[in-house]
Amino acid sequence: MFSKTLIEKLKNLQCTAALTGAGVSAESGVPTFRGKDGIWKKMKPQELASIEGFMKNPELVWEWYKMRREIISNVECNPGHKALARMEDFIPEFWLITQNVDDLHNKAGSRNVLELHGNILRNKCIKCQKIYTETDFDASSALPRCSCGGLLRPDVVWFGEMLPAEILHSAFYASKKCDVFLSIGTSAQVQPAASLPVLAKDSGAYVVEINKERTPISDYVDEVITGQSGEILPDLIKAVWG
Ligand code: BV8
Ligand code: ZN
Repeated sequence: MFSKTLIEKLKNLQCTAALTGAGVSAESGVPTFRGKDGIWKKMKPQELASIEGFMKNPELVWEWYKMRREIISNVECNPGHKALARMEDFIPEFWLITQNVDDLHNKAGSRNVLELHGNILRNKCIKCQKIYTETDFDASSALPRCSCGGLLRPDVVWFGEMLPAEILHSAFYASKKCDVFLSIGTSAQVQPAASLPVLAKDSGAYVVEINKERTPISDYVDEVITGQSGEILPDLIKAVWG
């Protein structure tokens, strides 16, 4: 299933970067965005995952995020998340760049995680930017507010919003520097995340896509491994490190 090149490079080279998307959490029971059962099917991202959508109907957006938090609070990380956490033990420099906001890589024990799109368990005041975690936040009210009176919102990056500059800078740095880049469980449609595997390839990395289906970058990468990331990733650990 894995090329000799990939096995040799992972075993002997210094730096690997992995970009993960909703597909990595699908086997935990977290719905993806664009697949047949994708959550964007029923509603438009622009309506819910955008500042305009939030300002127009904050109750609806809060209802959506509370529903997603409910799902996430009842799921476990899967063997794919755990394999990525293990990979960090074997590889001298390992970067986990995730588009996912579900906190499952942190739960699986990954240490060097770049959350490009924020984290759904954190909240932020739209007025004073104060951060609230799950515990110091009154989930019962339909419109949670900050001590300053400002509206709270989930601390995730919405469409049309800049990604956290520091985190994005590190993601570009890792993509340029790495010897191997793994694009896992992402439809490679959302920018600027989708430009990272391209940047890695243009910078000389060996780029591998792990996905159930083909994506816009499948013809561009060095190796496509088709299947479930929750099965492929543990097999990859065995194939490389026994
Ligand atoms: C920005 C957080 C600019 C919130 C998300 C027109 C108008 C406005 C903007 C744009 C535009 N055109 C382009 C843009 C830019 C826009 C964009 O890329 N739009 C796309 C959709 C056309 N990007 C932005 O707006 C970004 N910001 O550009 O700012 C700017 C510049 C200057 C100044 C100011 C601003 C912000 C993007 C971040 C949006 N936030 N989420 C939330 O989650 O609620 S996006 C959302 O999509 C999630 O983060 C998700 O992670 C991300 C990507 O989706 P995927 O993870 O890939 O998931 P998907 O369901 O698509 O695919 C799953 C894949 O897994 C599939 O391929 C499937 O086959 C596979 N799979 C399934 N199961 C498995 C599997 N694979 C393996 N194993 C399995 N078991
Ligand atoms: Zn505030």
